[in-house]
Amino acid sequence: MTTDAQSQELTDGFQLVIDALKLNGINTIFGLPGIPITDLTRRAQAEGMRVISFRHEQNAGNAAAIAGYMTQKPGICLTVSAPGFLNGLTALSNATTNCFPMILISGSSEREIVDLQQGDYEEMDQLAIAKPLCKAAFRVLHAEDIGVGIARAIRAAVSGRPGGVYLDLPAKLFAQTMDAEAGKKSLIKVVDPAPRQIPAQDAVQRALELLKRATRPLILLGKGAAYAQADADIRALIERTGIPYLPMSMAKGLLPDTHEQSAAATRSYVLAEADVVMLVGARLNWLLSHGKGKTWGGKDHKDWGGQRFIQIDISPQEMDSNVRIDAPLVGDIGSCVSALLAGIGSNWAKPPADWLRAVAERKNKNLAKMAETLAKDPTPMNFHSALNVVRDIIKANPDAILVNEGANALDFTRSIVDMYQPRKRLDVGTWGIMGIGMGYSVAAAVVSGQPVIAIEGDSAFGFSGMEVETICRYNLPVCVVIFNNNGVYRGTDVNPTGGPDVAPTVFVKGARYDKLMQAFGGVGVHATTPAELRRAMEEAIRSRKPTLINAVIDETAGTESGRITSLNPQSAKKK
Ligand code: FYN
Ligand code: ADP
Repeated sequence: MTTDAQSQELTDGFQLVIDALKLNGINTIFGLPGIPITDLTRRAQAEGMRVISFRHEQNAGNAAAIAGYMTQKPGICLTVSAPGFLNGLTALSNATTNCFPMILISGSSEREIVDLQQGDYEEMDQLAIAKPLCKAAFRVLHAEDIGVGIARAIRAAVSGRPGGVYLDLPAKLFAQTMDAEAGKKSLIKVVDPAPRQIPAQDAVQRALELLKRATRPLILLGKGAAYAQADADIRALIERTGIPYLPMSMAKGLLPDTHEQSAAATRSYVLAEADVVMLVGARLNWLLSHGKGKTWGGKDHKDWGGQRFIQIDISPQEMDSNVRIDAPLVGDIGSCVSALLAGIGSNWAKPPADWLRAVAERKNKNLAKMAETLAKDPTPMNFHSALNVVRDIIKANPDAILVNEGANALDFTRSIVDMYQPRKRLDVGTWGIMGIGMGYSVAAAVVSGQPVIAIEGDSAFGFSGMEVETICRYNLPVCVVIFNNNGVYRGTDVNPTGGPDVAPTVFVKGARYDKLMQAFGGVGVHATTPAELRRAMEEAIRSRKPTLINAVIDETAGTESGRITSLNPQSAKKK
């Protein structure tokens, strides 16, 4: 080939998007094909990328988000324009709220027509709509800018506090051609996309001084700590200081939940009693009662409990967001924890024995109470007896990933099922959102290759249930367990008017979700006892076949809104 002939070789927008992603080590796309990105999905697959097609964009988006959390690389969700984009946007917004790195790439309609509002096919100013709901949003109009667009999206997603990024690719861009060599040169391999952020020495000193003076210290681990993948150092920090720790739900397993320093089983006590609390990748938001009020030993719901806080976070603006942070430690968790370890040295004095004793006493009492409850075998099966099985299965298969959503199904699972390894528990997160179940499950199986167990309330499952077809289509080792109590919270509400409609919280009684799985060639099991549930779960883990277990539980089991009834004003009034 002559030089002239080479220079006439062309590339196009489709190819450049694929090349740019691959150049940056991104090899999986979660999405849903359609105008104008159908060919992008085909060509990505032809180029060796894994393209996982979903039945609804929100689930593809949730998959991308959790893939980002698990891998520290932005998960990619690809959608069509307008409604497809909007469906993906919920997930993008959720990813941003949870600090998960993700890029939503959506095709969009003709700019000239959209901007003059002349009524295009799927007309929508997607960039403007996405902007307030994510960390950053970009649009690429020319093929030669695709490299820059993807590089900027990657950096924005993973650097600093991770989050969701929107990338708008108008239909016309994909077919644009340019010289292949120039196209190749226009691509950017992002160097050091999430630079370490080393904490200042004086900030480290301040934190250590405060910790040293504590008489009732507590360490709180959040999902930021799990995301950081600084597992060994975090464990060393906990063990060398001897300080009791409390994992937020997705930080469970960062150290095994059976660790003797875990104070999870005496949460209320330690939050109210601790005098110095070190937050590691956890925000003082609603999940932590905003750091004040009765939860923290305050007199009323807004009262400061008197704790002094050390907060490790990559985002300086997180400090003082709810209460005063006495020792802000701004930096990436890996660097902060290793700086603390260096300062702690080898002869750090353990916390006072009376504090450790008080925590251990309460914890052991609660563990014993829980063991007693779990030993019961009531008929019909209830949350506890069913979860006793799940608890054993996870113990025997600590590599398995547990996805969990619902209200009671979420709350009971969180406190009953111990986790043993980091980043194995994926749940409703910062928003307490319903609908993450199947998207997270698909991504967890695709990214890790490990078995996935999804513990789902029957209501929560409905939000993403159609993706069981996706699970079957890709033959993923996912075992979905639906705690079926015939409704939202439970299945016993009645329509007070006596009219023909059932109560708003009630579903079809005795629904056979297992048959849904069978429709797509998966294994569907109807389980009414813990023994049946155990057998079915063990078989699912052994066979790695897509499985759905319809676990029928007592329809009277479950409280309204689970552990957060207080946030549901109407229900409080009804009681
Ligand atoms: C915890 N506990 C245990 C154990 N683990 N007891 C025995 N054994 C074990 N292993 C105890 C713990 O000490 C608490 O008791 C109680 O069980 C509950 O613990 P949990 O779940 O850690 O704490 P709590 O109070 O529920 O936490 C608050 C929360 C949490 C807001 C962080 O509820 C949460 O993450 N909620 C998310 C809810 C959500 O998003 N729902 C979606 C709903 S959708 P005490 O110490 O006695 O308090 C619409 O309805
Ligand atoms: P949880 O819900 O488990 O309490 P949050 O999502 O509220 O956790 O908090 C996670 C925090 O972790 C966020 O404030 C985020 O900025 C922070 N974070 C995420 N990744 C890192 C990191 N690598 N280093 C430091 N902080 C991080």
